[in-house]
Amino acid sequence: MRKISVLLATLGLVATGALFPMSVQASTACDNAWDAAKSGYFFAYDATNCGRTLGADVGNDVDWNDRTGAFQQGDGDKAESLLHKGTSGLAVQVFDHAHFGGNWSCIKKSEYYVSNLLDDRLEAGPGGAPAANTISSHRWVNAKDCGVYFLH
Ligand SMILES: [Ca+2]
Ligand SMILES: [Ca+2]
Repeated sequence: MRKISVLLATLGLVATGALFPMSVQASTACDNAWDAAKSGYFFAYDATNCGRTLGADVGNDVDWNDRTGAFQQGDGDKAESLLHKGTSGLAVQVFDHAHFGGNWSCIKKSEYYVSNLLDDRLEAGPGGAPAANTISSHRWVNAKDCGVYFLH
């Protein structure tokens, strides 16, 4: 009996997360980031799982590599996770070029965050592009302006 219960306990541990530590940590880290985030802001992070904040913005930023706004020199082409704590109901449209150019996709308010952009694409625009380490501008838009293009 004892051996059986130890075995069952081990199986229980595996089933509750030991096999999937990354996915469990991913949602936990971004859940915590969302709880701690200032209301009204859009966040982008250098790493996956809401790690290492690049910037946080209530407005738009036309160029993540210039010297103004919430995102500045060196923030472009780096984001690997995003967080949306907007309160207006608007979505955030992200582009792979500055000045809202190139390929794009959106994160809607109800998504809360995208913990790993490495498995997403900026599917709208000229040819599409990987979503990770490409974003260089963003703006708030009506979700219907995003059509079917949303990050998950
Ligand atoms: Ca900027
Ligand atoms: Ca990065």
